[in-house]
Amino acid sequence: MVSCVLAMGSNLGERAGTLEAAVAELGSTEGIELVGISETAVTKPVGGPGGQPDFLNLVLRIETCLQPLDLLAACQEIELAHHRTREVRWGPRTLDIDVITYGEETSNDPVLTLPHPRAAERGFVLLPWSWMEPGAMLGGEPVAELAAAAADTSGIVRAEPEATGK
Ligand code: PH2
Ligand code: MG
Ligand code: MG
Repeated sequence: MVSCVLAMGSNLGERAGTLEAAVAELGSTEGIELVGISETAVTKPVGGPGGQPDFLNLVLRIETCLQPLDLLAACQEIELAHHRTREVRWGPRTLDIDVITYGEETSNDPVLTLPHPRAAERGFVLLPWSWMEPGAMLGGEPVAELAAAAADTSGIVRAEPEATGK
């Protein structure tokens, strides 16, 4: 089994319900075991067209026996089941599931770059990750320190439990 970090985001539709369903679907996927889940963050959209709704973001720790591209395919299948479309890069989306790390693997494959090429500067990934695992490291740097340095971190708040269904 390989230990991995996944990040989820939603800023369209029933955001909290979508994330909750997607977490359950990942956890019941053959070859994926859910090990940890962060609190949910309310985050301002980073990049993409202006005027988008805020995101809900969370981070998961999983263990998997799937190969990296099979894990990516499993994530994309769950995205599609939640009507994810890809018309606009970084446009609003019902569900995004990104593979942030796959064990200690590094890869420049454009289909699945590992670790995720922008994770180290994205507060909306780093901050909930640091809530879940205060001692986590990414690329040799403490995730909590990367989170503190990320430009979007100051606008992030923990979601109210009633807003996340947890
Ligand atoms: N995802 C993006 C681009 N921008 N901003 C926030 N706040 N949360 C996201 O999940 C997000 C984003 C591309 O996947
Ligand atoms: Mg993404
Ligand atoms: Mg994605």
